[in-house]
Amino acid sequence: MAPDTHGLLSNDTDAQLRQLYEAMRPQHLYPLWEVLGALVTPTPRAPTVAAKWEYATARAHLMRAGDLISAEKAERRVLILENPGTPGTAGITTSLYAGLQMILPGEVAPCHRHSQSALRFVMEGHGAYTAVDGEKAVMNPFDLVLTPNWQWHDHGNTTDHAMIWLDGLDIPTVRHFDASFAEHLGQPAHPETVRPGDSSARYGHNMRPMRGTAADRRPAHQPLFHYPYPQWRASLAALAAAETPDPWIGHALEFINPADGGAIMPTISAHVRLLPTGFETKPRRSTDGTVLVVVEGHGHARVGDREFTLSERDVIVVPSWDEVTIQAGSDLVLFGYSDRTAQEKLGLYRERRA
Ligand code: GTQ
Repeated sequence: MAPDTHGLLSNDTDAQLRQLYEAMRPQHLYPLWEVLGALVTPTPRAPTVAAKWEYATARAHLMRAGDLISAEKAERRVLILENPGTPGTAGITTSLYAGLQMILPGEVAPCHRHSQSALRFVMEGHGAYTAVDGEKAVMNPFDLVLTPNWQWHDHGNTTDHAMIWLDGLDIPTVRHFDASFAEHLGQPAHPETVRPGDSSARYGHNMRPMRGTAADRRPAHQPLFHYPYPQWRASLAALAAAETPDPWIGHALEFINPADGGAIMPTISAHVRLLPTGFETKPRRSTDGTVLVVVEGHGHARVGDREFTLSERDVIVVPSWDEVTIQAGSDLVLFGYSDRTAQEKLGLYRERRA
């Protein structure tokens, strides 16, 4: 028996609490006071970790997959870039997914649609297409192509070479809300509805067909789905020529949905940046875990306590609230996507510039 009554009492209370926990467990009842600090944290504690995928390594495995399975059989021939901190989730961040998709000459990745929104960022190859509701976007390196949620899409390759792109989807977000629906069209490709590039002509030049006319044919909330590399690269070059870079970000442009001037899709924001040779960003954190692709140049990134060299087509992931600095060894051009727009809508987004 313990000599100290106070200790005895509290030991006794502890034992009774443990008994209470055991008695409650079959009814699926748990004491908040044991876990409150872990649930409501003072700052984000992402389970994801900073990581890098070298393009050449991933590409070699993707090529091997190309020997072993067709796009038709696979439905989508994709290697998932899964965050090492969250095995089994297929997420690269807590809310987003990334994959490298390949389509070989003559193949079609069959037409389907789903609740998940997707972006494609082209890594290599010229001239294969993604068709959205029967309209082809002919893809070239570093083009951004969207397949907004519930729009039919198939991918095809009528060229003589492999085409590889990065898929960015909101798969974990849709899973979080238990809101996933998907359908197959039942034929490999959607019948062609208009000529390739039609949407860009109608909606991609700060104009739109007059409302109420038949020419206004795309869904009003999501009219544009192709953002070609030559256009965004020229805009970024003009910005870089005109002024000094933002100390925390570099020169940066966000892709927008012309329907509302907001992010490209309801759950995913995307941007490009240019860091001039020798430039180093000041440390910054943000709540939107971000996937970055090196488009051009080389450099170095520090993400939390991890260091990465950056070469063309490498992919890195920055978890929520990890401090980031990026150094440009040459003019360094990056493409990035995150859930920033979703967090802004929910009133959650924060950043800190040190
Ligand atoms: O191309 O539709 O990487 O549905 C994952 C799911 C690509 C696609 C992915 C998909 C797609």
